[in-house]
Parts: sequence; C-alpha cells; structure tokens
Amino acid sequence: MDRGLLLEIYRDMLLIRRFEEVAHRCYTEGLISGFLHLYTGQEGVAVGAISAARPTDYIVATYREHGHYLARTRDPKSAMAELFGRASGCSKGRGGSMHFFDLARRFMGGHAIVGGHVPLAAGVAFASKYRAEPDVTLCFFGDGTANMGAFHEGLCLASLWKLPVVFICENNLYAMGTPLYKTLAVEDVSTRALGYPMARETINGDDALEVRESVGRALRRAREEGLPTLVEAKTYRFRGHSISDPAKYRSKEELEFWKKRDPILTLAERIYTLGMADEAQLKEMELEVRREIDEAVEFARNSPLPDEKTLHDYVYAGSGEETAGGGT
Ligand SMILES: Cc1ncc(C[n+]2csc(CCOP(=O)(O)OP(=O)(O)O)c2C)c(N)n1
Ligand SMILES: [Mg+2]
Repeated sequence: MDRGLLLEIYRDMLLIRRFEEVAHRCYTEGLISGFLHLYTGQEGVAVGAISAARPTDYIVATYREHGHYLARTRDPKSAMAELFGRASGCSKGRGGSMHFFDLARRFMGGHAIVGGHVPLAAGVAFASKYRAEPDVTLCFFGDGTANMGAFHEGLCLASLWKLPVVFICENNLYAMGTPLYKTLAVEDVSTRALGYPMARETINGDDALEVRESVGRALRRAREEGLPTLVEAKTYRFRGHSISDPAKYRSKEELEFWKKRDPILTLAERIYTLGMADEAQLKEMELEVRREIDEAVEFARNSPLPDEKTLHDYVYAGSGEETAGGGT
C-alpha cells in the first residue's frame, strides 16, 4: 500500500467534508443562495473512483457534485466562489451549487435533471470513441435515477455501441424522502446491468479503497475493451436531501448505524492499523485543510459578481469569451 496515495485519498475526503460544513454555515448566514445538496457521508465514492481515473477522463455528475468537483480539481476556491455566485467561480457564478462545470479539467457538470445526464455521458463517451481518443467517461448518479427512462436509454446505447463509460450508481437508499425499497423490486441496482447487458459490481461505497479498485477494473475494461460497466456503490448521505430537508423520514438508529461506516473514519482506522500515520499527523492535515477552506471563503467573498454586461454570454456555444474554466 502506497503511503502517499493513502494520505492523499484521506485528505481529499477531508477537504470535501470540511468544504461542505463551511458551505452549510455560509448558506445559513445568507452568503449562499439557491439550492444546496450536500454530499456528506458519500465522499468515499467520488474520491475512490476519481483517484483511479486519469486527469483526462471525463466526469459527468448530478446536482450533488461538490465532492466530485473537488476530487477532480482540489480547487475549493473556484468551488466556493461558484456557490457565492461570483465571477471567479468555475461556472463564472452563473451555475451555483448544482451546475459546477470546468471544461479544461474535463468536469462536464453538475446536472439537475434526474437521469438527464446519463445519455449525455454516453454521448461524451461516444465522442471519445469516434475520435479514437483513449479517454473514459465516469458518470455518477443516485439510486433513484435507476428508475428513470433516460437512465435506460443511456445504458442501452452504451452497451449497444460499446462505449468507454463507467456508470457509478451511488446508492444512498433514498431518492429525496422515498426509500429505495418502495421503488425498486430488486435489492441491488446493479441487477439492472443484466438487461443491456454489461458488466456489473456491487461494492461498499464507504470504503474508498474498494471503490478505487472496482472503478479501476471498470476503467481498464472501458479503455482496453471499449466496454461499459455499471458499478453500484452502497453508501449513505448523513444530511437531508437538500439543505431545506430535515430528513424526518428516517430513524436516528439508522443514521447512527451508517455513521459508524463513515468513509473518513474508516480510512483513518486503516491508516493507523497500517502504521502509515498517527493521530497527530492527521490532526495536522485537518488544520491545513481548514486553513485552505477559510482562504476559499475569503477568495469568494472578495470576488466580484458577474458583470451585468455579460448577461447574455455563454447562453449558446461560442457566445461570449471562451476561457479554460466554464467556457462555452
Ligand atoms: C426529471 C426530474 N424529476 C424529479 C426531480 C426532483 N428530484 C431532484 S433529486 C430527486 C431524487 C433523486 O434521487 P437519487 O437519484 O437517488 O439521488 P440522490 O439525491 O440520492 O443523490 C428528485 C426526484 C428532478 N430534479 N428531475
Ligand atoms: Mg439516492
């Protein structure tokens, strides 16, 4: 086990956790408006999966995408500025929480329509195949998404056209307040892969290393054989669906059960057991991450709002200034 990699994965998860805690606070202070869907509890999935990918592989995600964005970019400044609606945000302050976008870093959103991005991910993968480029697309979505028509369309095309895409279902047991057992006749979402067909795996999403290995296998299958995979990562969100959801539909006992599987604590235990770092070293890392997030808030606060004159920019591809960040 590579010590550097292990600590990097731990730090990336911590960065997401602390970033969102601070974003939550800023929201309650009125500094952030609009929607805010926190990823807290699911960090093992984004970090494990994205750590297995190349920086040139594409990422397509949902409205719960702060974690995926930070795992790819490690850039809390552009993320926080986007939440604050500032011109220095990754989507130039026009997207907000649900619409992070960064073309240069191959982060293709941030999508709010449940299931709508699954065929888009198949399309991105099709483009790579068509151009004979070696890149794979990682598509993240929730368990509720597996009941949407667009999900089936996306997986059907990926299988038929043999597209280099990894579909990663983050099964957190709920779609808003609806528990999965009320909408799915099978226990594992990955069973759906059989119908297309494509390879599938059901894994523990709270173990970032297990996610990394599983997604690593799927990435190889995509890159070397041009075949898609459906990976189902079982996990749990510690907070409500969005900031305005008190999550009264689930019991304290259920929450406590899943908090014992906290991906950050799980990895910390592994780090101690392997003797890769001690508590003091992880504490030091914690302080460093907190400082980084404080700087991100300062950066966001001091950044200007988008200029009114640019209101119509970026509405259509090619309109407005084309830059590395959000772009067209
Ligand atoms: C087409 C569509 N229908 C309904 C909604 C409202 N909605 C937003 S999130 C959500 C639940 C999605 O659950 P899941 O796919 O499990 O993702 P999670 O929020 O758990 O990450 C719903 C129904 C929407 N955004 N788009
Ligand atoms: Mg869900």
